[in-house]
Amino acid sequence: MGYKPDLTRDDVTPKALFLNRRQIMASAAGLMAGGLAAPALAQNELEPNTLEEITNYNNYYEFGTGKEDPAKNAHMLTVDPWSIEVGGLVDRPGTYSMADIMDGMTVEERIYRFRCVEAWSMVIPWNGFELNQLLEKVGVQSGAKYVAFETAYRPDEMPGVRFPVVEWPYVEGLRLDEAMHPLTIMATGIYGEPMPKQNGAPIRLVVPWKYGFKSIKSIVRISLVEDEPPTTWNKANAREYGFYSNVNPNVDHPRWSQATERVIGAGIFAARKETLMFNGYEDQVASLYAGMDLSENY
Ligand SMILES: Nc1nc2c(c(=O)[nH]1)N[C@H]1C(S)=C(S)[C@@H](COP(=O)(O)O)O[C@H]1N2
Ligand SMILES: [Mo]
Repeated sequence: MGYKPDLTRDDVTPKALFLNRRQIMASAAGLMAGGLAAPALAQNELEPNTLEEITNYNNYYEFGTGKEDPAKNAHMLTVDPWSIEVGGLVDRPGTYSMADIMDGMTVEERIYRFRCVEAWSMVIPWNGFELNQLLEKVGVQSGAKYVAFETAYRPDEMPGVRFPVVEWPYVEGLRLDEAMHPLTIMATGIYGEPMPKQNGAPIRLVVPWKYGFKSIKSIVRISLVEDEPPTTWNKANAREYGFYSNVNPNVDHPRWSQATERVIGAGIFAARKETLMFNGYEDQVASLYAGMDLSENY
């Protein structure tokens, strides 16, 4: 399947069908109360935020530090053409166009909880493919232990990079087993529409069991490396932001509690939601951290 820039109709669930399926899931959930377990359906029981909410409350500091700045400014970003430079310990390094990247990829809808380290959350219906598919395409060599990612740095298109709020370009990283995990996706759309620019067009990482800042936007470089790569928020403040940054209600941020979260769109009088271990993905990811002290490796 070739990449279509207007990735809307054929490759992903149309919105009407999606909404219809949500109703089906709601009735399936009713049946499940009778004792039938259906863990495969669990993610579909989540009630996604509206596209309006998802695209108007953002963190994308290259376009300003206010939550509404990305929606105002990200239109300046040129996303077509786009390519990713893949290098380091790979068999097939090089410049991959979006068409090269999308060639052969299985694009799916993934409805994930999304938890920012600032203690707010949403539920987002992403469209994307598992990062392990891309890693397989480029051929990971045996010495590789981590994956490093880099966001575009375009002073002409990104008004926020004039300010040294963090070091530019924005960089992130994952351990190789985290990157290979089937929950880790490269997202190219939301609600069946191409990725909105404020959400990291045309392609961004989504790691649903980690704090939102690990999910780096508008990626232009991916490198397979031997050593733990530097990451933007860890460089800015290592005491407050670790490399792992797994969602953990039991390990507070030095300046606030991580036990609960404010649900975006729930209204100002709504109760805060209890934050779940690994953001609700504990069954699927806890084994990655077996034997590790999670308060030390925060
Ligand atoms: N390049 C880049 N990626 C980024 C950020 C950023 O400022 N720049 N912010 C991060 C943070 S803190 C969060 S919470 C999420 C927000 O993603 P969203 O706006 O799509 O909800 O993007 C992450 N990825
Ligand atoms: Mo965040």
